[in-house]
Amino acid sequence: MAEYKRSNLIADAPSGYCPGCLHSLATRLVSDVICELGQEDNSINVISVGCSALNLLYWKGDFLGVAHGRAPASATGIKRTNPERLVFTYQGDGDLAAIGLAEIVSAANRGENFTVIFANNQTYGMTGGQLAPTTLIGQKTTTTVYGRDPAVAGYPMRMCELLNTLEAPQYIARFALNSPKGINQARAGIKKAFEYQLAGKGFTFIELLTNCPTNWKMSPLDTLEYMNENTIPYFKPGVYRDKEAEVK
Ligand SMILES: Cc1ncc(C[n+]2csc(CCOP(=O)(O)OP(=O)(O)O)c2C)c(N)n1
Repeated sequence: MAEYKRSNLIADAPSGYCPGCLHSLATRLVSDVICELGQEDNSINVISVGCSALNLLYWKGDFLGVAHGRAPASATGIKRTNPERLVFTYQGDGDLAAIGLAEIVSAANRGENFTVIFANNQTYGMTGGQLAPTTLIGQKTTTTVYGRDPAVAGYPMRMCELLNTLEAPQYIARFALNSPKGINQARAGIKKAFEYQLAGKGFTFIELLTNCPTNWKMSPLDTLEYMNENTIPYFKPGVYRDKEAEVK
């Protein structure tokens, strides 16, 4: 039987996340993979603004908290000046796909050699559940109280598909964290992305479909089912780009 062991990068401290929030699982997966690759003293976590930033409270590795949406720009500077370090951003969907849209598209287009971990919970969690670019059609938020209407708020933005139109990215994949299968696939995908970076190959992007029990106003268990029925059919999990596999 597998024995639970706290990752060396996670402090023995309250996470600050609401019960059932998948942000904590996402950061746990990232920390596990970093330790597995023997990179715990070499990694730099570029932390964005939002609930994503709560990992400041328990992340034991090197990190930098940066301005809303600017993590890919900051990571560019950090990685270019410290090419031997394992650099990654950890960003929510408001951060990455709204205020930081220019930064993520530009960094991906330049093929910067760092990894983006994108936690897509389809809402602005930290500020109280407003509409995000990724909010589903019909999904109720505090700014779309009758549900997202595309005629007013446009359509949910699919970031993997959007970035997959660019030439430079090396690895782009989306995983859903609402099932053991999805979690295991995410772990393997994160590892692959970090391995690409360590081999100096270029830009890698991992989208993790997550939840927000508090702002979706559901029990944690109900959010997992909601994801099966609503989130996954629209944001299809899968590997969108794998340059290494294309070459083989
Ligand atoms: C420049 C700037 N604009 C707006 C804010 C307010 N703000 C803080 S968190 C946040 C939304 C974060 O949402 P998301 O990135 O989806 O992350 P989540 O909290 O859902 O994990 C906003 C708009 C800010 N801190 N700085």
